[in-house]
Amino acid sequence: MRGDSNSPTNHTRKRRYLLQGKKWDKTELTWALRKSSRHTSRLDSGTIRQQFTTALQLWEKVSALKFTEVQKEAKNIDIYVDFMKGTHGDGYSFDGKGRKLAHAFYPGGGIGGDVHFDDDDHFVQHHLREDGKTSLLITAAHELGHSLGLSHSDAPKALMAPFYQDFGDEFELPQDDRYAIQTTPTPNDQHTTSQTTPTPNDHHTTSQTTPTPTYTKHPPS
Ligand SMILES: [Ca+2]
Ligand SMILES: [Zn+2]
Ligand SMILES: [Zn+2]
Repeated sequence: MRGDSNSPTNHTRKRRYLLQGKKWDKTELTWALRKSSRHTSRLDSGTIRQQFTTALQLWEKVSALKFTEVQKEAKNIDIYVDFMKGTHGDGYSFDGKGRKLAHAFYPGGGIGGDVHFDDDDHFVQHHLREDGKTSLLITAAHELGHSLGLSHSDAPKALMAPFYQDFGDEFELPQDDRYAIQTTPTPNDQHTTSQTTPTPNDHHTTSQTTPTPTYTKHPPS
């Protein structure tokens, strides 16, 4: 489908984001901060949760999705957020300070939807970002895009562009990302049957263990 040699320079193409294809089979999702940052001099749990709440609201505003924070001990949490270093059990290692910042998993059961941050990187509240420091809000909002089923966009100014970039103080979702989430198919509103239908992804499946491409701080040179 892509790579159509008859139209090598399609400058009129407007949809530049990519839909990954997986989606949640519901619109109400739960999340919890499970492993907070261990860096004593860095962000505390309350700040991390606040930045995540703000990031989730950006997506809520432009979609039918609703997010509820729950205790990390709750059952069947859709989106776990973890800060981890180096090799951390999913086969996709982090790399110490710099470069790799975070990755997330596309919608699904088990690890699906989860967001991992490299705890060797220096995340700060959005309004405190400056040279060498990374906005947790921007990184969280980007990773949550993956958790909701979006792939990277080739629009350079999109939040879902593959490389971290700075955005202004009053961050709102760029248009490309709004189109992306609004084009993501939402579940049919079959509320009468959904209560009796077992969730299909209660059990782990290997197809859901591949994370999204890692969000990185600088393009490869
Ligand atoms: Ca890193
Ligand atoms: Zn991971
Ligand atoms: Zn990404």
